[in-house]
Amino acid sequence: MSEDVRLWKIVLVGDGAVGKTSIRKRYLGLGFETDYLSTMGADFALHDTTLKETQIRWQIWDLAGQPMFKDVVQAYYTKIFGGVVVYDVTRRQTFDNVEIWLNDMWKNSGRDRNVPVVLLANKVDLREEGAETVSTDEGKKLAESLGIPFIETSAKSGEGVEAAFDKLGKNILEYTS
Ligand code: G3D
Ligand code: MG
Repeated sequence: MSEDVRLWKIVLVGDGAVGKTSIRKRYLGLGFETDYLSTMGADFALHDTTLKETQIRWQIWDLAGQPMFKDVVQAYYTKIFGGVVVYDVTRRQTFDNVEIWLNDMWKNSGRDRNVPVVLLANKVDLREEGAETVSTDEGKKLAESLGIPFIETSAKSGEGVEAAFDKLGKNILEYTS
């Protein structure tokens, strides 16, 4: 890496078991991981990539499901460049909580809506027709109303995962250059 590398801290948010850790791991591939703050419910991993000829070092923070101490909340959201909000298409409650996570992130980042985010509908490999699953249309509509990009993912198959980080990265680049 040259010296002209951008370090971007981003956070993964969403209810427990929606697939945050799985998505992070899927994206990282063989990238290395740390266990910083893991005892307090959060940790991050680093991943290097290149976007539009710009070298990016993602610092991807991932939160455990349990409620956090206030100190951890602050450490988690401070100085973020972007966020990934995840819900599980097989559990409607996780979809209903998206806005709570988003607002929490925006509020605690100190930059309100000036933080680029993407909305991920995860576990699409498990989607079946039925009242319990959240449809593509519903996800799109919510994302539209929030003014953020929408991407369907499967941490299991890998579908959409790279695209999600690419999209977020491009939006951050636009924001910061
Ligand atoms: P979290 O970090 O948001 O709490 P995890 O969620 O990444 O720990 O995932 C919770 C469970 O959902 C895990 O199963 C994981 O394997 C599964 N999972 C995550 N993403 C997907 C996906 O896209 N498709 C499918 N089919 N499963 C997924 P376990 O059984 O290990 O608890
Ligand atoms: Mg997790």
